[in-house]
Amino acid sequence: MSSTGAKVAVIMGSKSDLSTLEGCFKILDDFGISYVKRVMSAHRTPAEAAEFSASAAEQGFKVIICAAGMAAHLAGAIAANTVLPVIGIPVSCEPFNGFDALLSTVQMPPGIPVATVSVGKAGAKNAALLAVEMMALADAALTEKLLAFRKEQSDAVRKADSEL
Ligand code: RP5
Repeated sequence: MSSTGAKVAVIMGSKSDLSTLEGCFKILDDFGISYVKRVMSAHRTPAEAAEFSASAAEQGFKVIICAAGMAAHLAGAIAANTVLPVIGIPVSCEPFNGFDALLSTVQMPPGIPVATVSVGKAGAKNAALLAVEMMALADAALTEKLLAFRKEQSDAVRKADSEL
């Protein structure tokens, strides 16, 4: 177990990424997943990032979510030191609006995967859902919650359709 018992670590490259991650935290809360939030930077605090990822499995984490903007190397740097699944969220920043972070996060060299989700807030939600799906592989109750979530989502679309 991690010192907090958390299963997911959500790491952001800067506190300025926090607002992008609100949807990620909400989904993890809704599914009852324990997580920690950390600020660590591949460039500004590289030693802390390496130390954290090297000990993350030992601490009991199952999945690591990383959000970063600009030349976003955080997810890759974290993935370099662990075989836990790492999910990367490219954060949108000026002047390239996340295209820079998308390429930096998704274009990992073969051998060190990062599961890259959409840029920005949509990606933050999908990162949380993907983390839940990974943990649901060994948790039938979590699978049931995911199926209920999908049904609710489909029902909301059908309701919107019927109301037009
Ligand atoms: C990245 O640079 C961070 O993840 C953030 O998205 C971006 C800008 O950082 P700040 O200048 O706002 O700290 O490393």
